[in-house]
Amino acid sequence: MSLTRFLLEAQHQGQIDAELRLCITVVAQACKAISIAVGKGALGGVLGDAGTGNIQGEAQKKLDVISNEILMDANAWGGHLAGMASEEMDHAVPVPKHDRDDDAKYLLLFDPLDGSSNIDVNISVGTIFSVLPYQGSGELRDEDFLQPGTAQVAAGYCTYGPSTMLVLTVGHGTHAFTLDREVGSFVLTTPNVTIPEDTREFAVNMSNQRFWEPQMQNYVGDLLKGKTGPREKDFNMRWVASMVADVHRILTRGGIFSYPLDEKCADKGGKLRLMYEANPMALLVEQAGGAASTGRQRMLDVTPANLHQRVPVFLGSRNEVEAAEKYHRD
Ligand code: P6P
Repeated sequence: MSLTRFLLEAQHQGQIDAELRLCITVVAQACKAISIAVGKGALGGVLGDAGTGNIQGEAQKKLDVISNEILMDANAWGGHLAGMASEEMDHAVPVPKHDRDDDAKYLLLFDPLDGSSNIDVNISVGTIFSVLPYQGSGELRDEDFLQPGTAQVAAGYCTYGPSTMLVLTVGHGTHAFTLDREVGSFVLTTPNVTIPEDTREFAVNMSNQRFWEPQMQNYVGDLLKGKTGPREKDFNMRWVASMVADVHRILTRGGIFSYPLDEKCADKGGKLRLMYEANPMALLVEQAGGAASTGRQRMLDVTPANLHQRVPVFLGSRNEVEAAEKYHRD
């Protein structure tokens, strides 16, 4: 089944409306273009730094800027969006009045190329997106986007790896599509993705260990004790340093991903961004039977304070996330 047919069936079943179907279709089309740009590598003259920085204080890669432009251009004229927000833009950008329906219903948020520091070393990167209802009126404001993750009507990512895959939820399960490059369309390859409830695999950047809170030190310390410790089983570790790649592995075979508070980022509230990284991933994971939290609160219940808010992240196999939360409660 193609993505086009999947979305039409979702509309016929009343899960989405025509405007949301158009929004997801356009985002998927943009991801195909990004996949082509990323796939060219050194041959495309698009590797390396752009020589600019974003609001996060991060150096932008050329492909960060290119991917952002592809998504902005693709979504600016369909009429279905009131505005867009991106990791790469300081503030939300309204869709011009002449390009949008008077009753434009949706807001699109994205991290156009997450993990982009991996591009120059040919490791998987991805696009993360989230769709919120637009309930504002008049001039678009950043505040129009400040809705909890439970308000999302769709979320997904596209991972540019050995194959290009789109993983999507519209609130009725999480579904994985693989890009058939010969035909140029996404094909449903794993309907109803399900994360195993338990795991023996954790994903964390261990080089931050000395900066973690004691609760995190204790949690990971017990993982490392394996069979000889209170968890009574051995664990393995993976860390790609590309959230899309780590989350895709966890959606596929289970695991727990964490980017906890550490002394380096505690003043900012964490490293990863709530609105266009943590929330869309949390919805995908919950819809696949997993769990996602800040360690102390369900991720989707967090009330955003600002567009680029950062949060600590724990997500993946439900029982393992709950085990990690227990260390942060006691
Ligand atoms: P670190 C990529 O920059 C990112 O935002 C996520 O994709 C990834 O999980 C994390 O940061 C990696 O962070 O500190 O290990 O480089």
